[in-house]
Amino acid sequence: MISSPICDLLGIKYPIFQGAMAWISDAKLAAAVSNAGGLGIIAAGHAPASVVQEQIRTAKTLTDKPFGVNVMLMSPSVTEVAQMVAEEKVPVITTGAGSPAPYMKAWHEAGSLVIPVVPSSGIAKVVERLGAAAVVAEGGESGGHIGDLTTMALVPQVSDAVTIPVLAAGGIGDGRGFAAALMLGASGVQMGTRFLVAKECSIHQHYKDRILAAKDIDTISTGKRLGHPVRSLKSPFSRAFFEKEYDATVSNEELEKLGEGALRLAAQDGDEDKGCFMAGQIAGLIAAEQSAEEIITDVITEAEAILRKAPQWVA
Ligand code: TUI
Repeated sequence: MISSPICDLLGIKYPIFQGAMAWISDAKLAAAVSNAGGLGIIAAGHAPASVVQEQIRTAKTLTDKPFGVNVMLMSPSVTEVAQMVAEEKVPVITTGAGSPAPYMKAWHEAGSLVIPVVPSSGIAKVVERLGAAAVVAEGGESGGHIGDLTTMALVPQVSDAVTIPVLAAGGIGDGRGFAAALMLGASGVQMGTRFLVAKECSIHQHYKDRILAAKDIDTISTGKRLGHPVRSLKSPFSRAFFEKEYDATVSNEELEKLGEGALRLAAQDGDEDKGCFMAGQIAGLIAAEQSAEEIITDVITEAEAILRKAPQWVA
């Protein structure tokens, strides 16, 4: 049996978080992951507070287990969403793409555990000082908005920098990645891409088919010029974006405009020409659509087998 400090802290069975994916991680997916013993997380993305609140209330009807909400700190509705999640007394709040400092006090007063996603050991230290219960150290292998460091380099350095538990994210899609994360000093993992093909994940079938067909080299990072690089599947959209990014005649405003709405068009419509299919580098590992419960069982079973065999490497 695999257990870790994260399981005791949050009251979950397995130290596996489902990564928050904007326009994708809804109440249905989050509740399925929480019911399977992991931590399901609703992604607020850029949605208005009312929409996120409805998802939280739906999740409360679908599971009696703890679940989380991810607050995207670059969202135009961040202030309202931050206040609403405090009012809803969500058990776990994760944050991405910025500093959660302005909201920590209200979230702590609401009794929530705050677990920021961080791209460096410096930011991990800052959020620990602010009272974070744990951190998710996310390497650049992940999908979506990415930092510079790889998971392999980031996780041990974050583990050394803080005393709170660390979850590893980015490039983790199976039991091998899970076992490796523990070796790097993590107490658990967060996986996004693997849950894209969960049966309870409601994205367009074309998005799932693209993930299932993907090879290791099929993702691309775009948007570095705008200061927030994003990893997604290679597609007519991402290739066009990449070319424009290196075209000095295209303004930053034009580039930003090109990206607007692209995530929704991928998730809801499976649109190859205008949609951004965010995905991590492990997309090539994923072989089949499975239920959230099957995914979690597979990852844990494979990790346990590896960890039991580990002593054979030492004479
Ligand atoms: O946030 C993510 N992944 C995301 S957010 C997103 S939505 C989006 N849409 C369009 C453009 C950009 C984003 C899609 N995927 N991952 C967690 C993450 N957080 N990665 C990097 C960071 C981060 C960056 C800076 C965390 C903290 C931070 O702090 C800087 C500061 O302000 O101190």
